[in-house]
Amino acid sequence: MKGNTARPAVLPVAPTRGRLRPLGLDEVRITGGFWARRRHVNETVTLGHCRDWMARAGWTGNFRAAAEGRVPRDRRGREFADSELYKLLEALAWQAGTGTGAAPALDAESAALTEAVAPAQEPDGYLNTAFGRPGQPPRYSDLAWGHELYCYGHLIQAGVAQARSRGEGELTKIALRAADHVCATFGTGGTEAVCGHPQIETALVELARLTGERRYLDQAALFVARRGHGTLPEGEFGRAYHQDDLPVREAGVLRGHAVRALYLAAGAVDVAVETGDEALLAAVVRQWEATVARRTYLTGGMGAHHRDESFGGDFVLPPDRAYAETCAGVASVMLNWRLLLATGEPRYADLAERTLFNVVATSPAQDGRSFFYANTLHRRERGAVPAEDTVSPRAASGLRAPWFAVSCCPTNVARTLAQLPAYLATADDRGVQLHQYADAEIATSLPGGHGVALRILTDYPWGGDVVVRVDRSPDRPWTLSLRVPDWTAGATAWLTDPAGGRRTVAPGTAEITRVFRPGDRIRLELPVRPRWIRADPRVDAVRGTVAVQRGPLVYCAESVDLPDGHDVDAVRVDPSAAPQDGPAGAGDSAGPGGEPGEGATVVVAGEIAAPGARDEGAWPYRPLDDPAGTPAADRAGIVLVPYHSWANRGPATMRVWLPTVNP
Ligand code: FUB
Ligand code: ZN
Repeated sequence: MKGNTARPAVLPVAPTRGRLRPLGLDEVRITGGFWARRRHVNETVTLGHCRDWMARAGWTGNFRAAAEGRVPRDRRGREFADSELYKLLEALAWQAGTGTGAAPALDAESAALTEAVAPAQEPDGYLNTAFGRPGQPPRYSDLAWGHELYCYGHLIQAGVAQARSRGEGELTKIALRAADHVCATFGTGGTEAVCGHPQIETALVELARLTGERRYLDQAALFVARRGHGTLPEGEFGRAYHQDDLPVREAGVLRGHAVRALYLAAGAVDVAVETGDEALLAAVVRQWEATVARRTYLTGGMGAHHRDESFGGDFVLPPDRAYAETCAGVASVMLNWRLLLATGEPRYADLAERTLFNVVATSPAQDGRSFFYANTLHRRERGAVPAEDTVSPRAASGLRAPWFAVSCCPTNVARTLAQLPAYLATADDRGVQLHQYADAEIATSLPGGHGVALRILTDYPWGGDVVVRVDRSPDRPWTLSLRVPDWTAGATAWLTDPAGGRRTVAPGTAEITRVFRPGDRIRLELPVRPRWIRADPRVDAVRGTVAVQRGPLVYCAESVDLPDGHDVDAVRVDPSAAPQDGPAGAGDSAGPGGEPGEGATVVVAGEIAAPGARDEGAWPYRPLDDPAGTPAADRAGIVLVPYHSWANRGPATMRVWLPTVNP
């Protein structure tokens, strides 16, 4: 380990250079509100839920079966099932590293799972339960689909998490042996290949950062450079599916399988930052810009095709076929965080915020026991509640499912929520930057070892007031920077300094530089109110519709809020009337431990087609000048709920983009 004396800072991502310095889980604590609730459910329910399902599905037992020579007969699950254990191990480590009282229990869980994994590692470091043993396909015989390097990636990230969070232990040692095996097998002079699923790139860079060993970074750089040269078979989805169609530094937009594309981009940023490769960083920035401008849903969701879980073409963003896989949301947050650290630009924190609130927070049910895999923006049919003891196909269910045959999303949500406090704030030579708003405590040091302690008080995202109280500060000037979110554009945000000076601030970054004193308060007032949103007309699938956003939250109509028997497709809204705040009471407030303001609804003017007003058997197309067939409708106030909260009240239809009256 680097330095090998003190435990490293508890950092999920620890670049050695870049515009901003991340703060560790030991420096930032989320103390209440939206994310505290979700992190509590994650710690107390979801982690155990994932552990139990993996035991029950046989995925935990695969390791012992491999060690005891009982594979392939006794092996269960898909070829990448090993990775789910590793992601859970990573989640346990970060969660334990956040100063929770549950840390000893989480450590015990981690030790038990590590004990399950360890016997399957072979003397040369190879570790995978699906390949290489008698009766199984040989090692690395199916790099396109076998996921062996992908699984190592998650194993290595778990090992890094343990070292940073709990101190180097058995899991870290297993990860190091695996990483050494990867370098020996795929390094210069070895097999010149890449994995069909990027992921190992970020992991190897993080291991290099942890250990100070350059060879892990070199290996990651090799994997990034090798991709795009057609070393993988073309397959039914084409080379773009694996991002093997174009070298990373030549591509103009993210394409192919969304999770693969985003993990690769994140790995490329890591490599670029550590090697000082400005051209590579610029290539990823260019791809990010094109993808955000043309291939991203209002929710931040990415991926428009079910067939191959991939990005669609430009502006192909059908709401009712949105795939927007939860893992793509997680991967987008990872990419945005790395770009933010590298450049300091708030646009990356803007997209991370949108994605966290509207994709990552949407996946788990309020009780933390079921998950969306795909995050559609329009559900036409009320789904059935999957039975508690069944494994669901990945995206088929209309409602959240407890577990999937491909269960990548639950563990990805778990590890993201576990490390979430680290995404709130950073520091640099000038001071501290706040990127995401939550009730929180921050304690860090500025250059020269000057301690700074801040308390953030807010009911964000339900309200827009963010108060920063200075609890400790050096006796010299420094700069507090606050992100003014992109969603405030066209409205007015205010910043009040400790002396009472109040000024408007524009989207981007607002700064106050002064000698702060303990007790000083800085107040950011963000205009959280519901607003109509329209899409670029090139997003053809949502022409003639509007959506509602309130602060960072996207809203939706859900059939459970309509008069009995109506579905959301009966709703048309009137955007000439401004949307209004509605009562709390739907969505989140139904859950345990609701915070004040949780579950704020929005009411919009519109009409609902009367039941039976539509001729269900009629030809659905008519001349525009023929009014016959326009269903009778009743004027109504229509209640909208936060999108992330939908499907928590039983089977329902739902839509985000709502047709307007008189289109
Ligand atoms: O291939 C492993 C994971 O399964 C991917 O990241 C997800 O998209 C799902 O296909
Ligand atoms: Zn997934």
